[in-house]
Parts: sequence; structure tokens; C-alpha cells
Amino acid sequence: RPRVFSGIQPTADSFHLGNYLGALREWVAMQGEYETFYCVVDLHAITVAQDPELLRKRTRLSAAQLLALGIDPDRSTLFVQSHVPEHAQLSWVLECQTGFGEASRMTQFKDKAARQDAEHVGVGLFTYPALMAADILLYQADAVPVGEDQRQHLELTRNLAQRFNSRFGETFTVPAAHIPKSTAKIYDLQDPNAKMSKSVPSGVIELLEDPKRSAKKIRSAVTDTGREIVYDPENKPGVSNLLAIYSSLTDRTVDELQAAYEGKGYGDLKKDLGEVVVEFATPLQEKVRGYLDDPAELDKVLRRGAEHAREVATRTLRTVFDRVGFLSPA
Ligand code: AQP
Repeated sequence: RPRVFSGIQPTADSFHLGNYLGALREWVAMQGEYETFYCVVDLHAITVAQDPELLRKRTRLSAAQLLALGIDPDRSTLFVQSHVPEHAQLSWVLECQTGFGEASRMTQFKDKAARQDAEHVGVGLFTYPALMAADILLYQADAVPVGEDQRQHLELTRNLAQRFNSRFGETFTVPAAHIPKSTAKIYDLQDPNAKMSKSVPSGVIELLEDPKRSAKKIRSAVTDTGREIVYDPENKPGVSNLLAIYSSLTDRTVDELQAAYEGKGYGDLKKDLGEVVVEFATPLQEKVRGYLDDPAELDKVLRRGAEHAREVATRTLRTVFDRVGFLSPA
């Protein structure tokens, strides 16, 4: 079976609808057909300032949400990044293969760095993509399910794999980005030209917020001029975003939705989509609470995942250390 790796940061109390529709839904769907490795990437989470207690809480919250969304620990290897030290070790080797210029071109770094003054931008934020490459390459992943915002990092990962392979001999599988077509980028409800992101809290639907609040946010989403409900991302980004969300949460195609809403107004669409989101989030939150009620069991699942991940990761790292010329400690 082809391998899949992907990760998510425990940097908020709740995942948002962009995380779910852009990536996590694919994580769930790929189980079975692929050998799946899914990771809560806590090392990445400290590239911005963190509160230690909050990070611990959010790491468990992230794992609970993944389980509640349908990640099955019997079919997937679910683990926490810092439990597998090989991630940081391979990251160092890859950093030494990464050009300063190519790392400087990463738009996520530029965007996040621009939001802080230079003194507070850590070097870890700059080397973040090398750590992400290490995450993926350690598991020899064939495919990486991510949202559109991660495409550039994936391209760097592919370049690093190819560079290493040609300098030191075939070592890494060169992974492909697996980006869903219609939900590759979910947009902010208040600004449908910007991606939905936890850094901009107003137009974001959080999976664990009060579902009534989500419905209210959808009712007050910014829509476009005109009245027709048509999917036209170029000219009607607001309505198109709502249609994409609606379609993926219900498995009704955008065409079906357009036909169903012919002659109706934006208000009808928003009200109905609000109900769809409530129906999605309410049972999910119930399940999340169930997992959080038993933290010992949750930790056990994560420990088991880390043990399996480590078996694979140590094999790759051993080869890499040998290829670059490190003396074997044995
Ligand atoms: N708006 C989005 N549409 C589609 N996919 C998205 N992803 C994130 N936002 C969208 C995908 O979610 C996965 C997890 O990403 P992450 O751990 O990098 O999450 P994040 O960066 O913490 O989420 P944000 O909200 O995007 O954070 P900031 O505000 O820090 O930029 C990834 O596969 C990502 O593509």
C-alpha cells in the first residue's frame, strides 16, 4: 500500500472548517487504501510563542478531535511529533541541504514574519519547512494530504528529497501533494479573498465552538453583489465559498445546490448552511468530549502510535546518517 503522512499543529483549542475540509477529511478518507501516518506536530507549534500548559492541553485536544473526526488508531498511526526524536534529527540534516535563498522565498514565513517585529521572529519559523520535509521524508511518504496553502512547502520537500538522492544516492521517496479540488482553500467568511485561518478569528468556523455561534457567523457572512446563487469564485467569492462548504458537508454537488436554490436568496442559503454546520458539529463535539474524559486512554493511543512511527523513522534516519558520513555509534 502507498504511504501517506500529514500533520497538524496544536496551536488553537479547536481546528477550523478550513483544516477539516482542506485536509482532515482527506486524512479520514485515505485510511484503508493507504498506510497512513498522522501526527500532531507540537515541534512546529513552538515556532511561535507558546504557553506550556496550553500546548499540552491543545495537543490532547488535537488528538481527541482527530479521533472524533474518524481517524482510527487501528488503521492509522496517530502520534505526537515530539515523541519521535528522529523528526528533529532529520530536520538538522535537511536544514544543511536547504539554501538560505530558497527558505527566504517561503510565503508562509514571509507572511508570519511580517506580522511580528524582527526581534521576535525566531529562527525556528524560518527553518519550519525543513522540519516539515523531515516529517514527511522520514516515513517515505508517497502522498501528503494538505490544503493549498501548503503547496509551496511540499514543493520544497520534493526538491530536498531529489537533491539528497542525487548527492548521496537513492534514500527518500519523492512525495506528491494530495490537494482536494473543490475545498483546497476555504475562505474567511468576513473576507472571502483571504484563507480561513485561526490568526483572523472573526470569519472562522471553529469545530468546537458553540454550533449556534457558527450558524450566526454563516448568517452574517460577507456575500457578493447581485442576488443569484451561482458558483463563480472569480466574481462571487463569498457565495462560492458557502457553496463549496455546503457541498462538501452534505455530499450534494454544487450543481445540485445551484438548482435547488434557483430563485431563492442569499438568506435562505445561509440559514440552511448554518443548520448543516450545526448538524455536523453537535455530534462531533459530543465525541470529542468522550475522548477528553479519558486522558489516560488518549495518551495510551498516542504512545502506541509513537512506538510504531519510531520503528519506521529510525530505519530512515539510520540510512541518512550513514549516507552523509556519520560514524556508526555501534
Ligand atoms: N483555509 C484553509 N483551507 C484549506 N485548508 C486549510 N488548511 C489550513 N487552513 C486552510 C490546512 O489545514 C492543515 C493543517 O494546517 P496547519 O497545522 O498548518 O494549521 P494552521 O496553519 O495552524 O491553520 P491556519 O489557520 O492556516 O493557521 P495560520 O493562521 O497560522 O496560518 C494543512 O494541511 C493546511 O493546508
